Amino acid sequence: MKPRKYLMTAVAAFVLSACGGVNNRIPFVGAGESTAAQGGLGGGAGQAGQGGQGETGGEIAGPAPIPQLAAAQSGSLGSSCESLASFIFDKTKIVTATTVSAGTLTVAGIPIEEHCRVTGKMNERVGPVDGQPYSIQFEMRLPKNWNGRFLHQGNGGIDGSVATATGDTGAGQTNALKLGFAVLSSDAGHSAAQNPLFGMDPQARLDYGYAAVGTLTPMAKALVKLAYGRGPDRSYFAGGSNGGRHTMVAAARYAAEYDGFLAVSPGFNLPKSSIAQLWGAQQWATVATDLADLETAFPVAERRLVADAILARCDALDGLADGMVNDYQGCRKAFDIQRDVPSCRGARDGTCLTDAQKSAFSNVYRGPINSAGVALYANWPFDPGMVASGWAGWTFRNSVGANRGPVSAVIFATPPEPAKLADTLAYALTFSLDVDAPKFYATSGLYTESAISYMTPPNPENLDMLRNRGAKMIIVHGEADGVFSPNDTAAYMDALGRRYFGDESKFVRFFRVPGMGHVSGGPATDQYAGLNILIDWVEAGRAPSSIVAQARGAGNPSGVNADVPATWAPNRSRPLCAYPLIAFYKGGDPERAASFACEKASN
Ligand SMILES: [Ca+2]
Repeated sequence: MKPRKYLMTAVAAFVLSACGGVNNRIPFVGAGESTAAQGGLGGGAGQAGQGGQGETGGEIAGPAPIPQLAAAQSGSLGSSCESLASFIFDKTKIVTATTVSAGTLTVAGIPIEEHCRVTGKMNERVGPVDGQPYSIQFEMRLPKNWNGRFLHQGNGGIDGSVATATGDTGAGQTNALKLGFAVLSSDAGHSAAQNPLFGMDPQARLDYGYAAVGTLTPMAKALVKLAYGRGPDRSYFAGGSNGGRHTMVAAARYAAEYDGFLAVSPGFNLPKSSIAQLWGAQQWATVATDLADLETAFPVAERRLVADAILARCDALDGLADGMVNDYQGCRKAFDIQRDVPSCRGARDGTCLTDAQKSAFSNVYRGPINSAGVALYANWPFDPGMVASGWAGWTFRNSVGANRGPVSAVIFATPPEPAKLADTLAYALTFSLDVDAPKFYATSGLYTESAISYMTPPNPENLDMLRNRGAKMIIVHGEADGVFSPNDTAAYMDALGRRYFGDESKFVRFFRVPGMGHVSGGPATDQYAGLNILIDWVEAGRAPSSIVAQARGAGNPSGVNADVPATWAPNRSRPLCAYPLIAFYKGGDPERAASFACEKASN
């Protein structure tokens, strides 16, 4: 009987719409929800979450009630910064502990207050395969005036560098260090000089995938305790791209240690997306006029042609022709490249596409499918953000470049194939979905975990630990991401939905960003206070039904996004809606978020 009660309370809107209810545009806003505004804590509608009906309080017929976590309390650095050099922890060597005076460090032009920077390394060892010295290098930045919280910063790319521990989580946002978090950053267990050959070392693979996080976390919390006299009240994990992957892997593996997760444009299926990138390069290569520059397959003039055709079919589906396609589902049905883009009768001249170009485009947007008919990754939404240079960089250059897609030969394939790095373009163009892709799923006596195992969340649909302890996760993903498909993230959410019957909206919410490229950029509103909104959910029970995001047009104080069209208000705002809802225009100023409402898509 539990599921019935469950469905009739928490997810009535979904059930009604799925059953063809009387109104298929039911706002998914329940008691205890807030429309989170730029500026964060308490900046939303402000309804109290606790004790509301069916959102964060009230009777829940799930497997266990979801507890409400208490808010963190502030503190201050008790001991001198330099004394932290004597910190002792298992397999840990502190290298430096140095006071950083106020204003020495700035992020996006904003000065950071006085803090203590501690650097060190864990698990120093020599790799048994390659004889290389390995360790997990890290830095922690501990603000003098502490907000009681700890943030584990997940870094991007293939790691190998200790990025400055500012806790940046996206474009133009207030960073965690500025907010008073103690922030940890690491190289995930290998150095930049070891990229990408660290993939020869079995333990370095695991550290990059997940194990470094597990090793670092208790050390970081112990260092916080020594610095402030108590451990963190609340602990968070955040990052974009591969850092978003770290975040989602941590949500599955280490939810006992963290209260909040913010995953931006997450590569949580990174080996699978690499398959899509390598195979995609092959599709573009069939129509490139210069294999040394795959962008010749689909240069910006032709991408603009397609983007305009997408806009013609899809822009107004959300009620307003504003250069943004909010209704990504409707657009998959409404747009047909064969019908909607002129076919070239002669040579390509920027006003048409050849049949071969259209085929390449359709193949890429469908996603890779092997000879047995098995889809190896997700498909992609049609979004005009494909015009952006960032999209082109991921699609045409990183897919064949030495530091991105082809490094899969060493860090994902079992056994690793370092010889393939000699010609990364050749590797990409000869990569076989039938022969090479399975190597990412393979193990051996030496490499006992497959890339799929160490890189992706185990049992991804199982977030029981996160749920049951009151932790929350916010995921943000752009529609025009050139490397990780937001439809893959949507599939993850759908899998959660099948396990939790809608209850997942109480602990995980996903926000799609029309037009946004990878992590940021694109013709989009890509600036939002993600971390503040997450804190508000975790510690005050205010679940965000939408997030107000702003464009970073001309004059934006924390950096200008050159992809923002000149026809937009430079500070255009939009609600990012909790999946599966999308933003519909309801009337009023077309440049303002308040003119939109989050509703179920009509398709
Ligand atoms: Ca629109």
